[in-house]
Amino acid sequence: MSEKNTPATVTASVRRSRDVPMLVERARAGDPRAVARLITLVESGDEVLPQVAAALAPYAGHAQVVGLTGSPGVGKSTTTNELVRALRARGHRVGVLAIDPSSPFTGGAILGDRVRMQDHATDPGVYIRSMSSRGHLGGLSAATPQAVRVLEGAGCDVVLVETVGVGQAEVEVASLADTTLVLLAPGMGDAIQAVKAGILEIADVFVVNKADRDGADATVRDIQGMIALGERGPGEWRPQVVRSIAARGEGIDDIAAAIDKHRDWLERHGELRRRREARAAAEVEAIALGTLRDRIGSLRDGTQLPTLAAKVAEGAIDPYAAAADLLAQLGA
Ligand SMILES: Nc1nc2c(ncn2[C@@H]2O[C@H](COP(=O)(O)OP(=O)(O)OP(=O)(O)O)[C@@H](O)[C@H]2O)c(=O)[nH]1
Ligand SMILES: [Mg+2]
Repeated sequence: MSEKNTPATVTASVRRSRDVPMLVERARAGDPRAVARLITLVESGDEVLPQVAAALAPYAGHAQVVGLTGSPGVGKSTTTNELVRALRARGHRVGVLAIDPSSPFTGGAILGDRVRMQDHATDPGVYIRSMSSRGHLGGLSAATPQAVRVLEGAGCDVVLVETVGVGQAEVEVASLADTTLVLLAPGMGDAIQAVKAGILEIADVFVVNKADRDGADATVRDIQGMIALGERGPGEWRPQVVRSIAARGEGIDDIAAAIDKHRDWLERHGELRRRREARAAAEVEAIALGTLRDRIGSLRDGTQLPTLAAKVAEGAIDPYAAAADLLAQLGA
């Protein structure tokens, strides 16, 4: 750390720092650079990650996590921007994580997100951050909960997580939220696609955005028809369907009301706790598997795996016995 404590040198040192206690203290005090730096450490899988996780553990569960998913261009960022406005009006501190799954579908999404969320760029009660899963073992399912925890540590009451719903990984990320919104737009065949992608199961609230376009009524009907077909026990949540024109800020109050309603239901049925425990289980599993993978990788460089492989190849032992042997050597 620099001896001279001018604002510029402090900024520079925060941006490169691995001093976890200092970064967490500053993030707690609301320093956006410390928040950004901690998320970078989480995202890159830095070696101080376990330290970051330990320092942030006490703040787990403080924020309401709302996921927004849906096809590219359906209006997730525009809706997020408007929801941030509504939540700020209620006095909440808000964090936004825009997840870029690095698929060819989302080229330029990060820039687009910045543009569409820039209304809040100078608001100290809002943290907006894009994250990429590029080259991250265990990927977003490992990094996203930690990034949420950074934002919880920084005092966010609500964290909005935007992911493009194009594949299983994104469905998994969306299922990390307390409440998941699935956005659809008229005339995109989205309703059918939602069923195919397994998105129907994860949606707590369907938002038919771009309701200024033809076909909004038909899309709402399709979704309601599909919801009606689903089997539900008494007291189970029935997904809500709301329409919006995010580009004009219309329908945002209805979305916020649906989120509130779902939140009430979660709390009344003990489901909030159940979801969060399921989320923690997935997180621990992802970390454990990542660690195991690393250890097996290093075994490959040693003698154990080649020795076992030779035996399997010549038929001396079977591959299951060899795998059990390998795990035993790891103490797993
Ligand atoms: N007509 C209409 N256009 C909208 C509406 N909401 C958003 N848009 C426009 O749709 C385009 C895509 O909006 P985004 O909010 O970036 O969509 P996104 O889902 O975040 O897109 P990706 O992050 O790239 O997947 C933009 O040009 C918006 O202005 C709406 O309600 N009606
Ligand atoms: Mg977007």
